[in-house]
Amino acid sequence: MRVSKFFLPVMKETPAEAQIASHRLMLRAGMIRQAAAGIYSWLPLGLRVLRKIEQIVREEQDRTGAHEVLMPTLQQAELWRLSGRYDAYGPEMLRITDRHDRDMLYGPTHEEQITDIVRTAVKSYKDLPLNLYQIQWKFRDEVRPRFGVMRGREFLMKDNYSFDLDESAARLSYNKMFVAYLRTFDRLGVRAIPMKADTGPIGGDLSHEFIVLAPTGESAVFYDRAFDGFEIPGNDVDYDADLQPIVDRWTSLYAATEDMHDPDSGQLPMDDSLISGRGIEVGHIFYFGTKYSEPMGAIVQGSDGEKITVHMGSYGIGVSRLVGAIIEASHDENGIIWPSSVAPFDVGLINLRGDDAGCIAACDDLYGKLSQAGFDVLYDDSTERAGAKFARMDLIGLPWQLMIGPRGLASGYVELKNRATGEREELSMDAAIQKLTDQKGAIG
Ligand code: 5CA
Repeated sequence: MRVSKFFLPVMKETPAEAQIASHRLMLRAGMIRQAAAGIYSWLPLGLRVLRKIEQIVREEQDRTGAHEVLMPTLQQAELWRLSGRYDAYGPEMLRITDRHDRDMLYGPTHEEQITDIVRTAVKSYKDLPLNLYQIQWKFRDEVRPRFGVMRGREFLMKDNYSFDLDESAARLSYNKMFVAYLRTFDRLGVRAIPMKADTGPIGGDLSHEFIVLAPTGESAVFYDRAFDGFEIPGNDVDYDADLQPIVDRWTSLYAATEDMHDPDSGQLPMDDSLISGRGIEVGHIFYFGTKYSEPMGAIVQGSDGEKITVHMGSYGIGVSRLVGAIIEASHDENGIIWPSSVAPFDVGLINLRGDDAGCIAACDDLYGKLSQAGFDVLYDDSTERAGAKFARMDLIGLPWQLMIGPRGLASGYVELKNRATGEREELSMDAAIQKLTDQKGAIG
């Protein structure tokens, strides 16, 4: 993509309304625009990141054997009256009346909607276990939407729902999601620690939050330093195998959010192995048994013809929140530093002299070769001064920058800069392409 043809409305000034780095940087980098309080439009640069995150989340869900569906954003109040949540949910639920005076709502979550599908489509124990997920917009009329996409009113969530015959089978489904979450956040380039959690309006008694550490996080967290040494389950993880040992290991150490943290519990390590910090909740998983299946009548026939009320869990990942959370965890004073897996482009190619025929020819050539080699390149072909180009590239945070100017060209080299470390190298064009290819291979 050429900068001259891209829609990249970056801002020089720091927007006054933004209190934290990710919100400021997303506005300045032209990733989002506020449409109303807590409601955002996604511009091309931001949308690319959102889609990349979505795709990694999707791949890791598919790997577990979950099936993707897409439910509507608008739901009938009727279903929520069955579960008792229409009244219980309170003012966070956006309620709408259609032209026939029917009560509708913009879904803050989808337990009722999915249970309605399963209670009508699934009749036999043979159809279970079943795990369905979607990536869909939600609406919660938060009292204080803030921090940009981190606490929005409209936000994108991956939510899935597991259906099992009994509690022990449901526990296996829970464990699959637990492991899938460890892998998902790792692939997204963030360290998320599972912590015991409150279940809130979702209900149930088994629940973990996945928390990314960042000084601007909304909740205080406490966890054992030894988490740092824990390995993430690899590509060869077998979701049909017993995952309890992995879950046991990750839940063996102390890790709790503010709500659950009890200094008098006696569980606290006695030495200084406890870290206290702040964190951002990027995922939340729940097991809640028959809380929805019972009142809504999600019942299957067992092997002896008996009626079994299904056991459910639900599992959320804040997809749009993650864009902000990743930035909170990875930026510097010049801008964003994207982990390569979610970067909007792999490489930024900068022509230092956009009006010089030799530089234009060399950049065009390199742009063609990199694209051919499978790189997503943002090519700054503009005639702005070099300083402005450097600042913009640093702001938008692509992992690599390749710079071509008349001086280097005369001696046959280009400059390659690593955005995260700031390291610069002078290389021949071919060597630069080779280095980028090796890096790409290394992260798979
Ligand atoms: N039904 C369950 C799981 S599917 C549920 O709704 N869980 S939740 O309330 O914990 O939300 C799941 C995730 O969505 C959270 O972990 C968080 O990352 C994200 N999220 C929740 N509220 C917001 C919000 N206002 N803005 C952005 N992301 C949010």
